[in-house]
Amino acid sequence: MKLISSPASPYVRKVRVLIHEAGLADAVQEVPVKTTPMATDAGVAAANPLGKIPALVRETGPAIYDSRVICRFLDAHAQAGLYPDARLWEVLTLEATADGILDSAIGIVYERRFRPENLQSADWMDAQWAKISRALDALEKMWISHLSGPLDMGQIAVGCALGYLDFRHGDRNWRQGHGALDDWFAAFSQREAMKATHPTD
Ligand SMILES: N[C@@H](CCC(=O)N[C@@H](CS)C(=O)NCC(=O)O)C(=O)O
Repeated sequence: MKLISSPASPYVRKVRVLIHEAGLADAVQEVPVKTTPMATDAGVAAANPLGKIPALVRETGPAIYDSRVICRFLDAHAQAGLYPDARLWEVLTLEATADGILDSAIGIVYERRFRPENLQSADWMDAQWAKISRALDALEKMWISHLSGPLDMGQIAVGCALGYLDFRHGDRNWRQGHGALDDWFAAFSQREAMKATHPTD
């Protein structure tokens, strides 16, 4: 299988961490690309009409896309148990929360990078950050016990989201008021899979 990827993408990182954790490195070859909303790579568009990465080109069947779909597929393929039945809805909600943090965090990056400066909206960016803040508050108040349990895809997604906040939004200081989450992330970042997938430009 081929994973259309980029070392900076946090959605791709979710898949790369899963690949490490599930022992799938020999089964999936990474194909790095450069793609943006304003200049979509042709190979990406061929695999995913939305022009987004990650996309997974399989040996049989159509390419599949969206990190949540790919992670679920590879987890089933490897029987890795990262979506355990007993807490499936919690894992999916946690993954959705992490992906929502990413959607807002990337929205801010795109606003700054692709909109002419005089059209950029500071209010809109602050509103995106407010979503992230609320999600961080929820993780801090409601999810530390789950995050500290056996490894699952919700934890991987949250780890990748917090890693992206450090990578692109270090100036916003997400750790303030989120001490338990900070401690959890420091420990989670020591996993080999997280160290091997640190984001780079
Ligand atoms: N919901 C998608 C989001 C993927 C996404 O937005 N990827 C970014 C890279 S980090 C991308 O491909 N952006 C290019 C674009 O939006 O055209 C997922 O989970 O895979």
